[in-house]
Amino acid sequence: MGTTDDGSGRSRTATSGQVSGAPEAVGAAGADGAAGADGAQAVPVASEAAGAGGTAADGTAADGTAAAGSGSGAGQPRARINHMPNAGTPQAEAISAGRREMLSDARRNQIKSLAERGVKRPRIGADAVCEALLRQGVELFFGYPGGVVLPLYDVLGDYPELRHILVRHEQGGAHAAEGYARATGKVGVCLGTSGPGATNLVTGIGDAMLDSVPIVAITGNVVGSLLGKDAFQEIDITGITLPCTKHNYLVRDANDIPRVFAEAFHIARTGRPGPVHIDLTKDALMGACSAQTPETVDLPGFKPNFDGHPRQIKLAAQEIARAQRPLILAGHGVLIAEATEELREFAEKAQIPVAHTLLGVSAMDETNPLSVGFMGMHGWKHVNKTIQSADLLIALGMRFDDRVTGHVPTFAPYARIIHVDIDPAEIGKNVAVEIPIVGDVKRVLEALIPLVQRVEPETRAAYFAEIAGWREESEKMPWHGSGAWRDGQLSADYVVSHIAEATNHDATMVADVGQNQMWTARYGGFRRPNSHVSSGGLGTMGYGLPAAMGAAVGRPDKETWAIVGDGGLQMTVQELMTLVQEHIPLRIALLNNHKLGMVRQWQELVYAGNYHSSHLLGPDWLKLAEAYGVAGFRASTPEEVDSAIAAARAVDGPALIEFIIAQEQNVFPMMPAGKGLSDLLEEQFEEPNR
Ligand SMILES: Cc1ncc(C[n+]2csc(CCOP(=O)(O)OP(=O)(O)O)c2C)c(N)n1
Ligand SMILES: [Mg+2]
Repeated sequence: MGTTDDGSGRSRTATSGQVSGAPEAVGAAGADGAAGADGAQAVPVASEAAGAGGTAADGTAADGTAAAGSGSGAGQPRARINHMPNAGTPQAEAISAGRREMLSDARRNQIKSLAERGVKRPRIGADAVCEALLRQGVELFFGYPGGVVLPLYDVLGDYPELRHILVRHEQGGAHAAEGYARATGKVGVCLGTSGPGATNLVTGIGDAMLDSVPIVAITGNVVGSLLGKDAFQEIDITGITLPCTKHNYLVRDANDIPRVFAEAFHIARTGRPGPVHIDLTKDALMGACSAQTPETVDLPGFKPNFDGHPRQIKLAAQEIARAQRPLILAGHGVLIAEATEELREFAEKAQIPVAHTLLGVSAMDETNPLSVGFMGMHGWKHVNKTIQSADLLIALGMRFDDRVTGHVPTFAPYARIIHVDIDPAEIGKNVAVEIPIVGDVKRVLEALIPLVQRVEPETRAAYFAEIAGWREESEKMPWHGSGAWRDGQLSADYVVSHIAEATNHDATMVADVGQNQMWTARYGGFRRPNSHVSSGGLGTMGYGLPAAMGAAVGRPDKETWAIVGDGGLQMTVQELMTLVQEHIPLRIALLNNHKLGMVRQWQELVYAGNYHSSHLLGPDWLKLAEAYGVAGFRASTPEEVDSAIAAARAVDGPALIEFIIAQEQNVFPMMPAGKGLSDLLEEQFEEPNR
């Protein structure tokens, strides 16, 4: 790996960064060969990067931290570098201090003992769970009771400062924990009983794994002596969650609970966030507990690297100085690292346009002239064209998902790549990169910004003009923005953009999966960090409503909208009742095309119009909303959209608007599976094959 071939046939040479030789689609600025002269200088840079990148493939740190010994030494043995990244530096000190803080801050003293609560009974494992949650700063969690977790529910009343939200299905609880975590940056918590309660959580756990969302999922299990005996509601849930969690625990002894919870929260939120699952046997919950939370978490095998290697950062700055057509690809890591300000500063200083992934939506204010928009399968054509003609991609906290790259050998054929990611396993996984930097995006940008040269906007005027031209072209769809698709039917983009406008682009929009999700990402006009939430990696239909519920509970100061399809809403609609019971003022925009729209779109475009099972019946949504006690509204023409939005916003409590949208509107452009970013399908202005 490194400079020549990523194994998939995608060739990278030291001079591949030059733009000359770009296809016609690249346009004038790309074809002028401007960067060609510098190509030769790139040789030494490339070979150094190869050393660092190469070791990543060997399974050691990819940023050069440990690479020096094996990558560049050409047979020279070197002393092994301390495996503790950045040991002895002020940053490492700060991390340790943060860890201590987490476990022993003022909260510790605020947590009342049972005696202080006036409760006269021995402290049991279930108390240790409640104390641990409070100690970790948990204010609420989403749960559903059952036999083996009843010991916990039995003591919950003694901890009134812990809010329990009774969901209607454990999957809803897991997604709500995700939505809460995404909107707040805190760890979300969900709980289910053994057996079906536990397996119902798995989709949410897997979703959190793929999207790097910090949640702690708690399950009960049968008493230890019955484990493995196929007891009632027994299932090997830790076996099931092993491949879709960052870490999991089976706890059989009450005295392990304080340590396990301290570790679990630490693992969930530290480094690349993710789900941690704790399975507690019923006797662990009921057993007497004398153990207290440990002073520190000691996990020798878990030491994420936060600071990028200075040499790699310097090389990155040199690459940036040479680039003529650089492009930043901003991913979820920018939001997780709270690096949105640094991203803006970096982009503005070096005058580099910023494209974002699906999970990177809202990493940059879309009104910033440097923000070019959403990339990938349903991204904007001008963004994908910019990727395909770039001579340098600076990938920040994103993982080159196949929905972004398409057919890898054709992805960004002229670009050298700088890849910043906190997870070394992501580097070189999907595409070969020239400059790998393992670290927290914020820390890396803080180090990189002083090293990059300030570029005046005029220097890149031709480049930006070209992108702007492409943008204009891609916004030319006749229905775009008008609200009226064919025959005046209401178009989904109009609904999404009007919700965004009505809420002054400050609401959190939580999408479900399908066309509704792509329309939200494309037309939501996001300005505030973390104002967009969506299931990216797993693409979980049914995510929207419960995740939005979690986001709304976590950020009561922000208006929250769920943007969902009629298929997805039917998967988790029962959470409407939770909204009512908990008086959560969520607004739900149902984009009702009476279809599994995204499936129908594929059937139209890829399966010659063979529409099997993509038409689905739904209930009378207004009656359903009424039955749940949710205020319901309906809009079916562009003229009715704004008043319906205003009416829903005026409701004190949850509200649902059914937008009857065109049944056959597709999300364009679209990169067909197996194709590349240069092979986008666009709207064919013909009646689809019925
Ligand atoms: C749990 C689950 N099952 C199936 C799919 C496959 N799938 C992706 S989009 C889609 C259609 C979604 O229909 P709807 O919710 O109405 O949204 P629309 O595309 O119409 O906006 C389906 C079935 C999925 N992503 N998740
Ligand atoms: Mg639909």
